[in-house]
Amino acid sequence: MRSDNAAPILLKDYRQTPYIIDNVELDFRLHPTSTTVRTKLHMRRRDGIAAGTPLELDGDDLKLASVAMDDIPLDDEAYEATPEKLVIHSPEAEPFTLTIDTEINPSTNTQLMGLYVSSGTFCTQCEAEGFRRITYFYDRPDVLATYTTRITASKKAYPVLLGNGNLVESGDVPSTDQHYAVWHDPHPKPSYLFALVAGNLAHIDADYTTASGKAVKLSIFVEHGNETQADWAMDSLIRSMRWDEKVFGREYDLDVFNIVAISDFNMGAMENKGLNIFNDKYILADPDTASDGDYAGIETVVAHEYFHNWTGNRITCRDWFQLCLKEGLTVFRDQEFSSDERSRAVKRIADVQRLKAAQFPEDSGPLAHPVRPEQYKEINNFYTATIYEKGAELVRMIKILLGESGFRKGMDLYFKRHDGDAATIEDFLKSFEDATGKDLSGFSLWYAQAGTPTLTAQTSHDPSAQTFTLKLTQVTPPTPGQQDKKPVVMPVRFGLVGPKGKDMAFSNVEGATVEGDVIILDQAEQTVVFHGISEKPVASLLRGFSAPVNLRSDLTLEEQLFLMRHDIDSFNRWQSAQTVATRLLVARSQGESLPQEDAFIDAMGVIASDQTLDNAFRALALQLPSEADLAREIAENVDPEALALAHEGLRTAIGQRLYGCFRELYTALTPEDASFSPSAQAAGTRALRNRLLGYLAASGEAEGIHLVKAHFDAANNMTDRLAALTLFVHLDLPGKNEALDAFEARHKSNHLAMDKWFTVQATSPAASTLERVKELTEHAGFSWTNPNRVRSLVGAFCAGNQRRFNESDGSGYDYLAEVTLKIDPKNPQLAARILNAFRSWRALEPERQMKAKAALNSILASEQSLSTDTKDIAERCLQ
Ligand code: B3K
Ligand code: ZN
Repeated sequence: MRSDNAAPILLKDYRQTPYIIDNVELDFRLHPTSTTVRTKLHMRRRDGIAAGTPLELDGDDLKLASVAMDDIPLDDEAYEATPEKLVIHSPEAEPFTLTIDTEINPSTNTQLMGLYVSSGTFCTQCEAEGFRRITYFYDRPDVLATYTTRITASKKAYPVLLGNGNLVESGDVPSTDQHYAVWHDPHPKPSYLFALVAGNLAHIDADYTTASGKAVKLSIFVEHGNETQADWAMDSLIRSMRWDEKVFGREYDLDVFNIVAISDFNMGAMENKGLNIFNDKYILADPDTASDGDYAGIETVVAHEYFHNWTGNRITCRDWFQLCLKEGLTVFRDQEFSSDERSRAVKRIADVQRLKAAQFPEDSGPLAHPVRPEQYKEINNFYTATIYEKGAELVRMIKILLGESGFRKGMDLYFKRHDGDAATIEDFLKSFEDATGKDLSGFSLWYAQAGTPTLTAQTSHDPSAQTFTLKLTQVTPPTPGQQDKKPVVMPVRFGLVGPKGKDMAFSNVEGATVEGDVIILDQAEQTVVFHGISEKPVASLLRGFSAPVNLRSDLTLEEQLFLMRHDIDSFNRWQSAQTVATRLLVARSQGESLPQEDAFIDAMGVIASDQTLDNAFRALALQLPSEADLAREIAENVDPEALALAHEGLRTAIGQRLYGCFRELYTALTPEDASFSPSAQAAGTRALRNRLLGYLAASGEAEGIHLVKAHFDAANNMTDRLAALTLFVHLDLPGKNEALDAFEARHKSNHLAMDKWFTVQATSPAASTLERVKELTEHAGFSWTNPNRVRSLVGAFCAGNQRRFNESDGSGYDYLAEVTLKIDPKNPQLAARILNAFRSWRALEPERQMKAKAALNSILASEQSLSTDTKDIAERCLQ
């Protein structure tokens, strides 16, 4: 957190530091309320910098105890120390060792940045600017140094002492109750990758041998009693390590790889070198308390943090503007890993759902920013869906443009050329250009232009000329601070689906470069003509979602229904179902019912019954677009209440029309034995069965409602139990309270399971939901200081309950303003993140807009002093 009203930091202002830090020695004496840190920085002046140039190090809320140059204490006039910086006016000797003593209080560190205590365990979070809360430093990603960390603490209270790198020494401190450990990390790294853990923890271990035969000890540390819940995370880690060797040729590089699960954590996990620290939500799992979504999330996050070892740690970012260099690329890598481990089509649909739900609204509202921003006031607010998810889409497009082998060559060159560097997006793109000879300059605009492009497609067939014409137009809308956009290079994967449902062959094409089944668009408007096409095809465009754009085509509902049944591209089969459903739902929300509804419902029945399709795919294809999806499509004058009612109506209609079919399928999918597997296949079957149950219950048939109770009672895993509980609560079924009580009684001692209990209630469409949320903040299992609890209750209400958060009286908005002000003084990152729920307020109908705006203004008008984090989001939302 920097001081209020600071000027923005600009990409164009980047300069190297005048001094270089080669290595760092840290000596921690841990105590919950008074920890001392001695930092020895071995430094030298950069070539070309004048002798005596001031040395200015970053701090945040620090207290300097002493400072010495080459072991000689500095006179008071030789330096200036404030909580925010340490300036040595004129360092004369060269090279030199600067010794800094600071004293910190980890137990009052509620921001969860720097060194803090979580459930009695000391842990750190340094990305992006947390290291400066431990000691004065050049706390920026381009200052790479080797680190040696000595940790001393009470042996009884903190038997486990962990640092980055390899353990080089440990033992007891004679005549005290203390012990110590010394860790050395030989790989130069920026300060944001520093980590330390000390606690009374249990661990599970595994031995891993890398492809080249190097032995690595893998350990996952958890609270005592949770050991068996870490097995899935360990299994995921081992599979990730193998996969990175096979697919990217990347091996692990230390003797140990440690993971620690922590219960108070601001985000998912952190890739500190050799010592990943995780939110326990992304480590702990067993069938009774974790859903299939949790198992998949653990696999992805464990892989993601592991993959950072190369994309992020060995090659890091020059500055925070380049954040997508490590995040977008690493998300791409974890998506590819999960696609290989599971079903590729299903994974792609899930990733696109997430992109559209999280990134598209960001990109079309006041918080829109380029994948590589050019300015920021608070870097913590830029760990966004745009940097992560859109960043991953850009890497995916590079792969489509260069092909499998071109992409691999480019990645190999990037690793070879930049290992040990703090790199830029230019370095990344240049590696691909040099490895393949292709020019990516037109493509690079994607990094600089915010906003989701709209791709418009008009199709026409001329039977006499035997031509099929595709007129494609692209427009990127204006976004805050960026008015005029240029056309980008966009790969459009496509097929021409013939009347019998088979792809037609084509060879003679004019108007655009076509490589295989990909049209490469590079202009604002292009007309692509296919010759020798005698029968009218249906164009299946943007297969696999080959570019992150909004596609608007002139396909009729009948043509979309045809693709829904026949497209060989599973992604587009799913997308067509979504497109049709969206049009039906939007019509319903405007009081109209389209004649194609029955045909759509029948097509859903066909997909549901198609045994050749993956169960997980069928479950996704039967899912209606969410209310938020519809709001995004409508984009203006949104009335969330009308959308919710339309949604309910169509769901009931589907349940009623397909009751018999769904009932039969539901029974056929009921497992005969009680064994549980977290595999993608077993999860897919549960997903389909739970989707069918949802429609049966929504039909209003008495039997459907009874089935929910039977399902809940018979559930031998969290996925099924939670699915039934959600139906009880969201459909307000008889027995709802008993089900909630039974769930609570079963899981009350497990915080992560109780988070689901909070979320189910916070996302209920009932009119009393906000009151219930307020009541639940008093529940013994809730805590305002634990980010997981706050997100699962308050966050779920604001971001996941479109209807009740956007209540027409503005009560949801006022509540969000109130909780933001409550959380902000303690945990600014959490407050700012929750406040993001306002990002689409301008798309609402005018009355709601007025109320949302008033709530945002009330935050800025508050007498309490705001963090940079919260102020930045509130101001940008209003700009
Ligand atoms: N790099 C961290 C995120 C740090 C967020 C700092 N506010 C986790 C990840 O992306 O892997
Ligand atoms: Zn990451």
